[in-house]
Amino acid sequence: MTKKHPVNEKSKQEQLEQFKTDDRNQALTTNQGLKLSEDEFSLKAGERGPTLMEDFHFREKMTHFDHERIPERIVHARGFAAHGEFELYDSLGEYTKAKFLQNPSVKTPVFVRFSTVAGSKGSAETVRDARGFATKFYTEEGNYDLVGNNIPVFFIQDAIKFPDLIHAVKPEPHNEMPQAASAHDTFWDFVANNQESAHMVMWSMSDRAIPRSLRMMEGFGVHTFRLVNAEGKAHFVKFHWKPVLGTHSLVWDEAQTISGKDPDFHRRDLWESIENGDYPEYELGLQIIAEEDEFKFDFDILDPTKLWPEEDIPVKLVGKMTLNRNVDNVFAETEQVAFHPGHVVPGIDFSNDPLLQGRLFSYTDTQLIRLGGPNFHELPINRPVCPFHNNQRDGYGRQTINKGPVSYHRNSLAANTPAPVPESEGGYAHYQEKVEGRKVRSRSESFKDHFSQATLFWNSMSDTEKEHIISAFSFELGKVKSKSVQQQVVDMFANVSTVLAKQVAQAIGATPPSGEDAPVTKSSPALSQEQTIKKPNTRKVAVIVANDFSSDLPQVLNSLKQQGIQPEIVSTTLQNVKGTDGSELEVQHTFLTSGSVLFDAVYVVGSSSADEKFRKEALTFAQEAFEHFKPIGATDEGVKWLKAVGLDSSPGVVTGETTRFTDEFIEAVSAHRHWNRHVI
Ligand code: HDE
Repeated sequence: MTKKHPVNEKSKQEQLEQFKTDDRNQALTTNQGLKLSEDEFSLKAGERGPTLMEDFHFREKMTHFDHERIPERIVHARGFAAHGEFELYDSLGEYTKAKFLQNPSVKTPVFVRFSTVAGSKGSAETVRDARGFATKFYTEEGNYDLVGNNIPVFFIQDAIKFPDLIHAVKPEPHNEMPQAASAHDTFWDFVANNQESAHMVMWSMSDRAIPRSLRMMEGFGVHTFRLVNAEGKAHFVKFHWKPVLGTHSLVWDEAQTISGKDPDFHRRDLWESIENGDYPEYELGLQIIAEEDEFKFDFDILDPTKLWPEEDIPVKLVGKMTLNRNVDNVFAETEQVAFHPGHVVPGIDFSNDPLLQGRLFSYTDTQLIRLGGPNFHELPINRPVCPFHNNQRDGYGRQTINKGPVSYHRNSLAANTPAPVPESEGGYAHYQEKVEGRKVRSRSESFKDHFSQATLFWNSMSDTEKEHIISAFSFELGKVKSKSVQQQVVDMFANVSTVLAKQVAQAIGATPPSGEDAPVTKSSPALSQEQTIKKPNTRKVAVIVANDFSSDLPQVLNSLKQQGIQPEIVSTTLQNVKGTDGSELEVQHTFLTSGSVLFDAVYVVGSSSADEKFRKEALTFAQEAFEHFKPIGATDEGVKWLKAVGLDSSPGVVTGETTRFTDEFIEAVSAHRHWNRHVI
């Protein structure tokens, strides 16, 4: 591309603008620009006669349609994305020469795609799985991709095992079941026979694997990378994204119900938040280790099954990313975006993590089949905002029109251009790490401790989080048919905690381990979601209202809105509901179209004119929300209804009997879940 684009926060948007088309109010044409007079009837020999071969319009339309689908991603097929911008807090010149990390006044455009890993493109979104968190920074030095997950470690230590892992977790090949789930024999057989997976399995059995929202999950670069400054000095680094709204999860029963009620739950939430102007924000965090400290830890910093405990190596928050624009077209942008951990800029380099090294091959390779050739970098969403020139030519779908006869280096006919640029002028030069060794296929001794950090994770969980992990294991292994695999997994996780293994064994009828856990010597509070930021902002409340609601209601709703809470009215039909004072409220959902699982809290208002059916529906909402530990509010008739079924006096249930109803309900919503509630 020869056109030079100004590099500012609008540059990517402006670039994309050139490719957009609005078909409204236009004449219908073929792809050759021929105006069409008819589009509903194929060309026939007589009204009841055969269709003619000559019908180029029919053939063009049908051929295009027949080729509309492209292969879905082999992993991370189900994804959703948004545009945004990244702003730096202070220069990171001390650590890196990357230009987009120097100047806090520069806004770098970004495109972020979130995904599940195992499910196919049409699968439900609230399944138990890791989430992809891939960010493309369109910098003035070229695209930088941070292709991470919402879990800081991975199942395997060497990329050569990735096909095995994915074969094991994907639906079993003989019957293509189950979709988007790890609760089946082959996955757990892989786990038991590849014990390096222990740490990540603990995370994927925890609440982290069922996020409440894509806006409320952390992101991790997982591998150790290098930052290199202008003097050539390098530091090891791990990348983090910290959501400004905190890290929050669903409960498993809720997640399963949502899969049926709204399989698009996460994308809808992201889309609507951006449309409403509640822009998702994440702070970029760095953990940094000096090169000379590489061997100072009780784990190998190159091992991707290990995290760096935040209490030992603090996360320095260096900037903020805001997602502020939805895509115009999911296929053109979200589907065609091509990430690659090897898309780096000067100042960012790799470590020898063998998982990362393998990824550096896989991502280009996969785009060749998925996007049909080597020119995927020319697709609008993938184009850098800076110019790019080289001697690559031709291939499927080539769009650039390279001028002149010269397409080779070295040459004299074009004065030996395009020419490499010295490092001092921005040319990328790999960090000159000294490497020596024998050619071997083996694993370093320092990668062989598979359980210490899995135990650290377990020891860092709250009691509620531990209960959830036990029931996740019990659910998943309860679906496994092989008794041998079940037992192998119980035996394996006895190395993490005998408390965990015993309870799971009990639930699935396996033989429990003997022995007790060693006393806890270390935990990492940062790993528990109990410690996370809790805010009322963007929490959705189902407000269950019938005709003849009391005149106080609009004021309560306003107070909730002032705190950033989103009350949505649920009733029997979509007719407006009327208050005793004649005021009206628009109904957004009916009992038929929604369910308590689609909300963060329930507020039962009711009214004396509501019938028995209404009361029952309202109580179904309240009961289910109660079992999911959600905040519940009740005023007016709603208080009587809750009292009648004994739901009124539990933690997180606030009734209109208190004079501070609104404040107390806001407090309950801000607490998110009330785990100290007694649920049978
Ligand atoms: Fe990926 N991964 N991966 N992965 N990965 C892909 O690339 C691969 C790994 C991650 O929204 C594929 O374009 C190998 C770790 C995300 O488009 C493929 C290994 C992490 C996405 C691929 C890993 C990730 C992918 C499939 C083991 C977290 C979705 C489609 C060495 C740090 C990006 C594609 C998007 C996608 C290969 C392991 C994150 C096949 C070989 C670890 C977020 O190239």
